[in-house]
Amino acid sequence: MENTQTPLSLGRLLLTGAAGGLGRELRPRLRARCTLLRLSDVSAMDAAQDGEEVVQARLEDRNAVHELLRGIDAVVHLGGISTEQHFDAILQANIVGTYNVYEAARRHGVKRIVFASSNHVTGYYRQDEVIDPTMPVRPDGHYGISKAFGENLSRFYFDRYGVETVCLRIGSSFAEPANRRMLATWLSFADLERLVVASLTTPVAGHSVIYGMSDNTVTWWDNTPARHIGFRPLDSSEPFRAAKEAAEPGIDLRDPAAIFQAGSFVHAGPFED
Ligand code: NAI
Ligand code: 15L
Repeated sequence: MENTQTPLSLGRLLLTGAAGGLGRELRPRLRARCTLLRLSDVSAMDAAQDGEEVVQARLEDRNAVHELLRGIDAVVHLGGISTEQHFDAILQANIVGTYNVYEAARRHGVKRIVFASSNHVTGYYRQDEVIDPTMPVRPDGHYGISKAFGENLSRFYFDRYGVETVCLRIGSSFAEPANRRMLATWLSFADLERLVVASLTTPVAGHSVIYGMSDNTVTWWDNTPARHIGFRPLDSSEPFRAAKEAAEPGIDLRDPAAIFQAGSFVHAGPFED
């Protein structure tokens, strides 16, 4: 669907996780709106174009992250492990790494961060209930716990230091829904862009939490408490429904992956030493 947002200057923006799936989608979309787009990841990225800087760094390297935030107005923090993994890996990338980003933001006076949280913060709610961002978290694994840590960390940095954050509990952001569950959780790339831009530009963000989903007909999430962000999704998973339902004709309602919003994440692990 066509992007109807007006061009805006987002100033000097840092995008972490720039080599990842969503980072690569957002890079050209954000570059067009920035004075400077600084891109960072532990993995290699495409060479810098006009208006870009590319810096390879590990999020758990505190000094490197401190330098990453120098001269930056706002951060879109996508970097980290994006699936369920051994706790030690998640501890470094998602917990220590996100702490480093916030501490560097405080020291450099960065005003706003858009934090890629995840629906897995509330994965143990059921698929037959609709929840909103004010309800207690129910993480479905190490990964969801690390994102809940990021949400709490960002609340502390707002309450104590005034660093604003919009936590995006992203559902499933892919080119199209991969399965039946994603008919409820899908966030198109164009709606992801709308969500990130709204989060960066809403005049008063404070500390906010919002689910990242398109205007799907079936939904488990009610974003009413986050209406102040001004996010209006324009896409929907509905055109994919017939194909996804045909591919998965039966649902085993004894399978926890069909009962809980987490889907197959409930089957990941345990990860033992
Ligand atoms: P991705 O796994 O494709 O990208 C994450 C990037 O972070 C990778 O390029 C990776 O190299 C980088 N990274 C990992 N550990 C790092 C470290 N220690 N230091 C520096 N960089 C590191 O994930 P994707 O799909 O692009 O997601 C982006 C963010 O959005 C992630 O934080 C993910 O948890 C979150 N998210 C994504 C969803 C989706 O549907 N794609 C759903 C919910 C949340
Ligand atoms: C996530 O948090 C993951 O990063 C992504 O890869 C998807 O699995 C998504 O959740 C989902 O729940 O579909």
